[in-house]
Amino acid sequence: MHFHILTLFPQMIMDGLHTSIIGRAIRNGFLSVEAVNIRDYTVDKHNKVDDYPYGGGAGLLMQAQPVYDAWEAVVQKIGHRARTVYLTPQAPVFCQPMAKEFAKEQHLILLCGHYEGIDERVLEEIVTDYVSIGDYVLTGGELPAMVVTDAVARMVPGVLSNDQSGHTESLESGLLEYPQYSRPEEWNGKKVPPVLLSGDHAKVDAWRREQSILRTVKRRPDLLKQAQLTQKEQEQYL
Ligand code: 6GU
Repeated sequence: MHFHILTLFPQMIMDGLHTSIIGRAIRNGFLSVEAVNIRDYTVDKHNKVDDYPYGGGAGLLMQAQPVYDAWEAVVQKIGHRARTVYLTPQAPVFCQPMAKEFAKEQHLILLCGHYEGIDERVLEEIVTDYVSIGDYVLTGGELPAMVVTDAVARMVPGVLSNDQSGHTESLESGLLEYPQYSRPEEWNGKKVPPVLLSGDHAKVDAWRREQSILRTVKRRPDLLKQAQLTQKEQEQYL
């Protein structure tokens, strides 16, 4: 899968996504990440890419022309108008089902805004999906683009090892992950729950299931509406 990220800060994207698991997946050929510098497409003699909003108001807006030309260069190169995601707080909040859906695309274009946003006319021309990463305001779309890229990339076959793939499943069942423990058996006076040392896999599974439910009730009760609980579990925990 190929990610094309349109940004005024390409170095931020390249630094952020060539590390750890995503970096390895890029080196192994499962993914590519290209940061396209919108400023390279300015036609202004001072390389300007922003201007004041008509009607007044605080701050500057990114102008339509350099954004459109940067997008058009990607479309020309790949040969089709790929799905184009604009990262903005004025949008539905990103979630795991969206990550899975975007992972079906061969190419994904991500557009990062800065300043007070982007001239609406170019958004109308090129954007297919508007995505926020949560209800707080950031200084630009680069961190959200990296968040979305990471979440989508890890759904691409080959990016995660078999060991790592399981970590999506608990969230998909609507429950949080259970607590986990590694060596030593006792640390800082705290022992690992004995059931995990028992070797009884059925008991371990039952304990983990219960812990997942209890943790979800305590930390994310909003998730329980969609969680798949048995009749008995509902009576016991809700
Ligand atoms: Cl996608 N962009 C910005 N600038 N701020 C955000 C956001 C996106 N999602 C949450 N806050």
